[in-house]
Amino acid sequence: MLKWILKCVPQTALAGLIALLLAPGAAMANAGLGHALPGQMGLQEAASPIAHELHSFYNLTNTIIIAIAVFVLILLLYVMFRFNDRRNPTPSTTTHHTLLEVAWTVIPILILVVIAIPSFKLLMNQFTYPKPDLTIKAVGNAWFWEHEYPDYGNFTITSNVLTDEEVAAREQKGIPTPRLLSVDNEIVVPVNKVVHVLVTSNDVIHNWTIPSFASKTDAVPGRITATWFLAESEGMFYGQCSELCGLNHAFMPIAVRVVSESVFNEWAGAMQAKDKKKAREILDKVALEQAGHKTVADSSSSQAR
Ligand SMILES: [Cu+2]
Repeated sequence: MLKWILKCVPQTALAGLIALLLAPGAAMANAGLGHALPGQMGLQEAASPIAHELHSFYNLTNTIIIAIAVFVLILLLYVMFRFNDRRNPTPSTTTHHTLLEVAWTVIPILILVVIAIPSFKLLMNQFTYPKPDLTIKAVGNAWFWEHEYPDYGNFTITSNVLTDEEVAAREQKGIPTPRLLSVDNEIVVPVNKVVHVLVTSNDVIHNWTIPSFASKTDAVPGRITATWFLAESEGMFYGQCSELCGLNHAFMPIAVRVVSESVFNEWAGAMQAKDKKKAREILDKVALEQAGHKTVADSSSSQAR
């Protein structure tokens, strides 16, 4: 029987089905906070209330999809097995079955309602902006991002992707630096605070995205779009431009460093005073702490070993 099933069902479809069934578990085992990992399945780990809600919606719809796919597959196999020419030479001539016809109309409607309710709720929560603790203006450029902090004298952070040499140099210092996601100047936000991001563009349409925050909005020239997030834990969170914008689309990542409120104030103070060296030192120190090193000396000794 199993051999027969394997012959009937294309193997790729079966592999896909198994992968889908295993997806939630695999995502739990592999997910890295802040960025995707090689071979990871499922969504990037959630770090904001909206992202958690999005994950449960994803799990709900996936469960329904898999259940329907399995049900239809079993029905098809049953029909092929039970009602083929050999086993059922004289087919029934039944054409209507009222109860069955009502059922296959009403049940799909109910399934769609079950999907629609949390879907609209999520959509509403994504676009109902709580009162902001911090506002950042993100401006897309071909091909880098600029972030302005209007609450702190409008200083600007320009983020350019790091070259492989720069990535290696930072890794040497003990700072985890994922390739093609890391930038020279990350933006910084305080943990557990509502951050509004006003997004626009200087040239073509880009898209400002941080998957772990479930934040994603197009950057449209001449318009301002908005997204919001509340980061639940400290660390570095990465995203990439998600609207095909041209030649270097793949090389304009976004990096958000989430820190404690006191560190944020210290950093914002340094940026406001145009002391970029001090601001960098604060961030490098936090980066090492968040990477699990207690002090800078600790990181250099672990490198020496
Ligand atoms: Cu792009």
